[in-house]
Amino acid sequence: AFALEERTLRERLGLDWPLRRKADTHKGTYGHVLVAAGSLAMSGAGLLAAKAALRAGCGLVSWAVPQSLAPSLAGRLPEAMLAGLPDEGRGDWSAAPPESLAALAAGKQALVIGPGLGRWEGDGAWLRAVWEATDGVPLVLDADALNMLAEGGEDAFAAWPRRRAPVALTPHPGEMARLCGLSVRETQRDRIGLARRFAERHGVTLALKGARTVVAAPDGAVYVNATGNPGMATGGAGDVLAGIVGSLLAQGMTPAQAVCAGVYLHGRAGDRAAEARGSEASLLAGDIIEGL
Ligand code: NPW
Ligand code: AMP
Ligand code: MG
Repeated sequence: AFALEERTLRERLGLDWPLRRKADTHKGTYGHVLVAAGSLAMSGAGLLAAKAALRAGCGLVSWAVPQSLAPSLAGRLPEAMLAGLPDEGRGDWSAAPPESLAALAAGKQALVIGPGLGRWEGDGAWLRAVWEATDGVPLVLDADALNMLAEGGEDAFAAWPRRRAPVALTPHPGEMARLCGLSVRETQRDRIGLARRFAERHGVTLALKGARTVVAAPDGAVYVNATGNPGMATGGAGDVLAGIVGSLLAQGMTPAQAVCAGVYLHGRAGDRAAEARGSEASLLAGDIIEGL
């Protein structure tokens, strides 16, 4: 496994690091991300993911939410565009047609699904319909979207059609345990081996999160991150990472580049934020965004 440090980002992953903007560019140069995240009880997860995507440098963010939440969220993140999906007044995603989400995703450079999405009857089939209808759009699945994948078991996921555009998954150990049908303890026993096998088998780029996040690419390459601190064990920290990875994908990075750079930056931002605050314990997920 490679240590995830600046030299690795530059030399092994071929990134021009630190990331810079070129003078003769415009917002269209940096990609448009669609963030499908947040529901009545967890609108903050969507807000964090959408804001983190903007701070990570993409040109535009659209944020899809259940339509009855849109009035209360309007203006909370003025830089993002809001799109309301049908929700029969419930503030959840259970009535949102997959084809409506796919229509919003068309022409975007990345789609992030999952933070604060919640669960509902038939959500596994919903996610698969979105997966197939957004075949050409780079995809980040996190949080509840991972739990939907897990529902059918790993073998069922293995039978899903391969997409044209890449897929990145960002499970924490609890989500990884559900995806693999293991206990959390078992997922922690051989994090590198487990992440590598999953990425190779399913053709996805995977970040197995936690202290020393492991990133595995479908070609078998594995990276171990050393940035970040236990202050990041706080609600919403993972939602921030999902937004960052989507943003970097939309800016044209390969999935291995986007997940590695995203995990590394997320940790660095968390370290800066803890230092600025003078405390790890007091760190909030929103502080990680400010640390970017
Ligand atoms: P235990 O039992 O605590 O030790 P869930 P969630 C385990 C949204 N959020 N190492 C953990 O283990 C998310 O986006 C909304 C080891 C437990 O079994 C999701 O949509 C927020 N184990 C939704 O909430 C802010 C670890 O995983 C399980 C581990 C549910 O997501 C909060 C818990 O995970 C949140 O982001 C580790 N490092 N990390 C908002 N403001 O709107 C986790 N586990 O059941 O998937 O719950 O992660 O809170
Ligand atoms: P989630 O559980 O989805 O909110 O994700 C938590 C995020 O915070 C992941 O990116 C983790 O890698 C990071 N994180 C949590 N605990 C630690 C820790 N002890 N050290 C470093 N990073 C952590
Ligand atoms: Mg999470």
